[in-house]
Amino acid sequence: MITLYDLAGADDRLRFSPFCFRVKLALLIKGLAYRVERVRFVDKDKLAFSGQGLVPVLVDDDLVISDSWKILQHLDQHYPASPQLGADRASASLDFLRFWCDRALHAAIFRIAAPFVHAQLTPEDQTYFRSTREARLGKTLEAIAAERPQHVAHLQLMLEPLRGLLSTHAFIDGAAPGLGDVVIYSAWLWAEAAVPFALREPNDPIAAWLDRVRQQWPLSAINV
Ligand SMILES: N[C@@H](CCC(=O)N[C@@H](CS)C(=O)NCC(=O)O)C(=O)O
Repeated sequence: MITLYDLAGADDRLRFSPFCFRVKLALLIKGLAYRVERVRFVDKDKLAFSGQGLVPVLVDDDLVISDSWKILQHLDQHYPASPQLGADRASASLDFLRFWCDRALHAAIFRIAAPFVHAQLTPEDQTYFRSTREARLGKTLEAIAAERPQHVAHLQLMLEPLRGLLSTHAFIDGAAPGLGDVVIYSAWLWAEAAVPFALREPNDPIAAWLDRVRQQWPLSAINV
């Protein structure tokens, strides 16, 4: 039995963690059944058994694994008969993509999404989110919201290499979707869940790629 601890908004159905999306996509690709345990930001006691306070946490029988990449590696090692994700393969370009996503793309999306995420949390989570995120940003959520046009412009510039890639390849991994697509699609699902306007541009190769990945991995199959 696999259990995934996933972050939820005030509405239980609202899921917005990019790292949890990454794991849910991996479970979908591998065809593994699982149940979800919803947690909110302040539910640290629910995660205490994992020895840390972040989601995703995956419980696979008696094994407890946190950190999305370690979870993906575990799934490949533990379920070798199902499609391999390749999180274990030594690929410098995949590592670059993952670190670019986690350290740059997420930060750019966060500056746009944070005020919208805040608005969709329980009152207890709002207090926690405001204090931790304002400390991280060095400014208030209202100040970051007022700067939105410049953060959207910054994100659009950051996405240019992705547009170049997707003008010449159907998927981030090339002819077929792979782990690179999982990494970026997870970030995009977070943005779409939180931000009430489209981040893609007119005639954007990213939009055509999104159509293709959505056919492969529909949201209805990801948010169980
Ligand atoms: N490196 C970790 C990052 C996990 C992470 O940052 N999770 C966020 C949600 S997207 C979290 O649990 N935040 C809780 C908090 O800030 O208290 C991974 O890849 O799983």
